[in-house]
Amino acid sequence: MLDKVLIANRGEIALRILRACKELGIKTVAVHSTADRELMHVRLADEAVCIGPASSGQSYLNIPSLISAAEVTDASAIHPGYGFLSENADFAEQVERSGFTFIGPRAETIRLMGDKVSAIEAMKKAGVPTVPGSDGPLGDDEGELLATARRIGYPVIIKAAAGGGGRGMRVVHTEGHLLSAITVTRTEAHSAFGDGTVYMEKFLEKPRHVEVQVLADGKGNAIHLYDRDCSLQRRHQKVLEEAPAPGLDPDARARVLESCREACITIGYRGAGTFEFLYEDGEFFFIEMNTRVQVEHPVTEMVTGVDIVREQLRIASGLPLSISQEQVELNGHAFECRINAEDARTFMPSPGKVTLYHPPGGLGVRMDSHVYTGYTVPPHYDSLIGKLITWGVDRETALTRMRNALDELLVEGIKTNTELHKDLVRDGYFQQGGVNIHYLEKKLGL
Ligand code: MV4
Repeated sequence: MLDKVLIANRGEIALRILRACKELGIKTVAVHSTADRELMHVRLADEAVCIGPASSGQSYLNIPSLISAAEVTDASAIHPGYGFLSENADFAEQVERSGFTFIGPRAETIRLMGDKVSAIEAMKKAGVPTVPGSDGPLGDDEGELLATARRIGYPVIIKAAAGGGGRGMRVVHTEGHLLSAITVTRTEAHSAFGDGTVYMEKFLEKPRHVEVQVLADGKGNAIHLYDRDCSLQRRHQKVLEEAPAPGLDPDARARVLESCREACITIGYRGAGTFEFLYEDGEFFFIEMNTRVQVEHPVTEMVTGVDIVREQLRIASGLPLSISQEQVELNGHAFECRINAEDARTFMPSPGKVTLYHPPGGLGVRMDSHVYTGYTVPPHYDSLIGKLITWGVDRETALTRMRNALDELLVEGIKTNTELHKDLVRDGYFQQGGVNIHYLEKKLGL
């Protein structure tokens, strides 16, 4: 087992990683910016190193600072969490070149998945169902571009190969708008990502966002941990997630789960990963793969009993997966509400001092948060202050528990989006299950 892990992140995920390390008897190093001295995991870690000023560019994204911190503390591995450097292939490479273990996939896998064109190509080859599209980057020949769009059928979507997560996309409804849309998307992609490569897909109008959690040991063994539905989002920020995804076509689902597991083996995947799909009319279409632990991983933990961060640490230690596919049992249902320090109606960030914090409790209730009474939410980072997760034997039980847990949650001194969640868990369409990716923004009148 790894001896000492440096946690290259902050907030609730840093605390989540710290807890997993402590369970496994691994020593921990917290790194923090000058604005984050009061973080709970900094207090709980065996050692703490200040890596720079508040601005994340100079601290949590500062590769030399992080590697120096690993060197001075003699850490054996670095866990990147999510966001920040978690999907930065150069970081993974430099970590390994400096003699540390990167807790995640190989740098080349991160690079492969970071380029959406190569990710789709790899997944298609491995048998994962993809969106009908250009099957590669778009060229310059106008006649060919028009022919590609005609073959796919309008509407189409132009996406930046270096984009992802909703950045660098443009929908085209008619032929007359195609060429200019491609030009604009290319130009934007070039200035935003330094890479003007774009590709084309059929635009799906009312899909759900369904994703598949996987774990692989990098030695030819892989398992899936079923699916999550993350369709409730606003401006590409997920708001409320659940596992399993409700009401999927059973045959299509069984096929896609197995295809993800097999694809992990085909590409030699290592660590935790997520296959993102659009699901429409009973069919799955792969769009992207995330090579990190995700914010919403707890809903999968609640319905499978598998500790995903513990598995990441075991895999990075060179140990086999602690369960086989046959041993993975789906049990009950779970929801996660992302609690943000923001106005519930305007979504404006609301940093400041938390004067009272009272997390909900009881059977089937889990609060993953670094907040405590007296903690000041700094203005420099994203506004997630906690994740409220509930589990129940069925969807209705888990949802009832979420309603009650939200009523119990007290966060005073700052604004939070708790009222939005209270509204959502009482929404008739949401209660039925299976709303599409546009539902929340429509409901909010955006
Ligand atoms: C799409 C799509 C419809 N058709 N691709 C947005 C984020 C990025 N991961 C991919 N996205 C989309 N790709 C095709 N071919 C619609 C979206 C999309 C979306 C996807 C998932 C969750 C929320 C979304 C919100 C708007 C658009």
